[in-house]
Amino acid sequence: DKCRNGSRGALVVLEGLDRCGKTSQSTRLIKKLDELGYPAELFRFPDRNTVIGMMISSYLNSNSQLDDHTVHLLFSANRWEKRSLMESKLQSGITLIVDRYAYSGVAFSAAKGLDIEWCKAPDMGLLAPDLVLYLDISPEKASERGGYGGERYEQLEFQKKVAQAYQVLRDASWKIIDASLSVEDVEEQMSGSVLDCAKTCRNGISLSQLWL
Ligand code: FDM
Repeated sequence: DKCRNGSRGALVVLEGLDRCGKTSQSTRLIKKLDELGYPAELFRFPDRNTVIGMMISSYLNSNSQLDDHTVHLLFSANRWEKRSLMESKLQSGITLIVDRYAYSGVAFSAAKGLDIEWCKAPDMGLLAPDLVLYLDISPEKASERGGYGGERYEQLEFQKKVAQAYQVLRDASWKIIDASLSVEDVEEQMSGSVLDCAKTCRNGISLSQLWL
């Protein structure tokens, strides 16, 4: 067993606008970590497989209407319902690559005009990531990539507001990735810090909670 007593996996979060490439990069990171002896699993939010996730999915597909505050709280609840599973995976030595997390929750709701502090409150006490990677791409460039899939938020004007909200949210600890480059070059920018992070967590460092 590669996981010594006290060691744990790393919680790595990928954030960015729609079509920034998070999903393909998540898959590549998992593969790379596995190859190098760091067991890794993918989580993504919203997790559309739960009852709450199905409500969110129906809202995103415009099959249902929900008040902005209501859907914000559903997104947060959808993270809370995965918290204990995430914690036990991390404690058992598995690194988690998470495609969107609480920062998406705040950025997308703040882009609609909701108060940032109000948006942050329901996620207080979720596991804090060990590393946040922000896949930086201009809203214009993202919108040109293979077209948006037609979900509720996939519109250029809205994505511009989301980008502004992410600017307000991000702090010096985030690693900013130039996501306008090729898939290989983007991975190259990310993999070093992800591996360092997995290594540090394996050497024993305790989990903390949002919003620290
Ligand atoms: N989104 C995602 C939110 O508005 N709040 C959240 O808390 C999360 C996790 O849902 F447009 C938005 C971001 C995106 C949409 O995400 C669905 P995916 O990555 O396309 O499944």
